Amino acid sequence: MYEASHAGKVKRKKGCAPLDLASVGTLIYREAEKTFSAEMENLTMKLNVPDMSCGHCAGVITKAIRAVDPTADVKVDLPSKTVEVTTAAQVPSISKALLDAGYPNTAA
Ligand SMILES: [Cu+2]
Repeated sequence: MYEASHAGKVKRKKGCAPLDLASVGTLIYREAEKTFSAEMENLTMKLNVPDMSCGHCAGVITKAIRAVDPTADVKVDLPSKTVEVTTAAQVPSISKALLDAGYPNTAA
């Protein structure tokens, strides 16, 4: 009698386990997918580049950023000496690329 009820308990547990695992697995997968797409998402950063003064500077800066991320969207605004970059690259990588190209910069 004890054995029978015990077996029944085990059987019920067994019947539940795959269902739970499946839904938990799907949740984990969805969270992972969310994290993944967040990491891949392009972020827009704005940098102050005080030494930028003409179209040539804008060209050099755009080229330096595209060397880090060829798909980066670069918007140079000469009057305000700011550069808006939409990229999957990290801010420090873009900032360093500009510094290496001769343009010290700070976050705007
Ligand atoms: Cu210039």
